[in-house]
This record gives sequence, C-alpha cells and structure tokens, in this order.
Amino acid sequence: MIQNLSDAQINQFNNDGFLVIERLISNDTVKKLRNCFDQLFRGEFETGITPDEVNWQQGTGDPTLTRQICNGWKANRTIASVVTRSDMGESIAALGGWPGTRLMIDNVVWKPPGTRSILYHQDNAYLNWYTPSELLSCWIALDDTAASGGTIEFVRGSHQWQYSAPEGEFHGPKNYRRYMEQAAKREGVEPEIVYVEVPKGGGSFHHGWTWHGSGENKSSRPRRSLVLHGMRSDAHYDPAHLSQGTGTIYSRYKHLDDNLLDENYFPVIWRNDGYRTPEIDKFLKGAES
Ligand SMILES: O=C(O)CCC(=O)C(=O)O
Repeated sequence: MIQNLSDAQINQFNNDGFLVIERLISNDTVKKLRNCFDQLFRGEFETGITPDEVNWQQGTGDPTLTRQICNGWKANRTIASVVTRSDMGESIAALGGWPGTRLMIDNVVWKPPGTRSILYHQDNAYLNWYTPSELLSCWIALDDTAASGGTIEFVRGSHQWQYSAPEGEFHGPKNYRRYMEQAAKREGVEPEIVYVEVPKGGGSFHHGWTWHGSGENKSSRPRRSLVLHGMRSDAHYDPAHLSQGTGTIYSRYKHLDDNLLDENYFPVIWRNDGYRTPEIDKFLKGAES
C-alpha cells in the first residue's frame, strides 16, 4: 500500500516532472511478478488473451534488445492485480490533480545484462488519439537498479519544455539520448539527468511530458520493471487523431457510435467519488461473469 503522498512530494513532482519512491510493492509481490515475466516472454498467456503489443518472445526475439510487452495485464492476472491497484490510481490522480485514473496501458520491461537502450522520449507525444491527452506513470523496479544497469533516467524539469514531435527508433537506438539533447539545445539548457536508483520494489512516478529513457545494461544483473501508465478517468477518444501515435493500435477499441473509452480496455482504477470499474475485481478472481 502506497502511503498518501505529502504536499512536499506533490510539489517536488510538479517542479521536477518525476518523483522517486523507495517502496511501492512488497518483496513477495516482486517475486510473483518475476515469475509472470518468465511466463509472458515464453508466450504463456494465463487468460488466453494476447497482450496488445508483444515486442519480444523467447526463441524469436533479438537477444540484444530490451524485452517489452504492452498490456501484459490482459494476459496475466498477477500483473493485472498490480497495475489496477486503487492506491496507485489514487497517487497518480493526486500528482496529476485529476478526478480519477484509468489504466491506459502497462509495460512489461526486461533488460538482461548486455542488452541495448530504450530511446529517450516523452510519453504524451504519442497520445493525442485521446483527450485530455495526458499520461502519468508509475515505474516499478523488480531488481535493485543502478545507472550502470540501464535503469530509467529522467531529465529534471523537462516536462516544462516546449513540444517536440516524436522521432527515432524506440528499441535499441545507437544514441538513445539524441532527440532529448536536441530538445535541450532548442530549450537553451544543459539537461540534468537523474537516474532512478532504488531497491527492488521501489520506483518512480513521472509526468507524461518528462523526457526519459534508459541506457544499455552494462551490469551482470537483469533489470526488470513493470510500468502502470495512467490516463485521466474523464478522458475520451479524439476522433480527429485516431490514426496518430499509438492510436494506430488503441483506436481498435473505439465504439462505433460514441467517443467513450470502454472500461473493459481502459478500466477506472480509482475515482474520487469511490467508483472503480466493477469488472476488475471479478477479472482478478478469474470469474467469467
Ligand atoms: O523501463 C524503461 O527503460 C523505460 C520505460 C518507459 O519508457 C516508461 O515507463 O515510459
């Protein structure tokens, strides 16, 4: 259970665009999640549902790349039990000043020793297929993290930089900081990079406009993390931009006759009036209906 965030933490988040937290989940949960990572990357999907983006599988995936799956929660109830936690939804809403939080997507990320970087990017730059197109994320480490192990890194204050269109190869680019450094130059500032170095079970929250990425894993230990990307509970599809950014994938869940985000795919995990998508808890128990 995450403790309620203090005003000082919320102010720090507003100034820096991120907030590091020493403990988000228990060591027991870390252990269970690591097993799920093994299953998902072997192609074992407990619920029978294939995650929305399967970017790496054992046997076929490029061994030099960081392994990544998006929306592992639909395939695996243990992953779902973490990324639909109401306390995480409440913390995200408190940091964003939102009425509530929906799960927009999760990321299952596994960076074995020697594997390559993930491009520096701003999450919101890919998301104008919904409005308000804001994202606020909780990144959870499943291993002790260090700069040399390719932990996530943020540029302090970069959520306040001017808009940059997304560019470059996301998985394993040669220079993972390239576009962030160009943006810093346009801004006229020297980027201040902060590495998230936490024990397993710790992590960070970040703003959707904060520049972030992660380097090569130069250590001898794996670096695994689970990310809950939250959107505002009152967000809806923007029909003018459905085919932009990750809308090419997630517009498939749009209703024919309205712009509502369907709670089966984007569940409300916490709202300030006490509402939470009722199907979540049935899904977690494995109930069919
Ligand atoms: O875990 C990483 O290396 C990157 C994760 C990421 O891009 C994100 O959480 O938005």
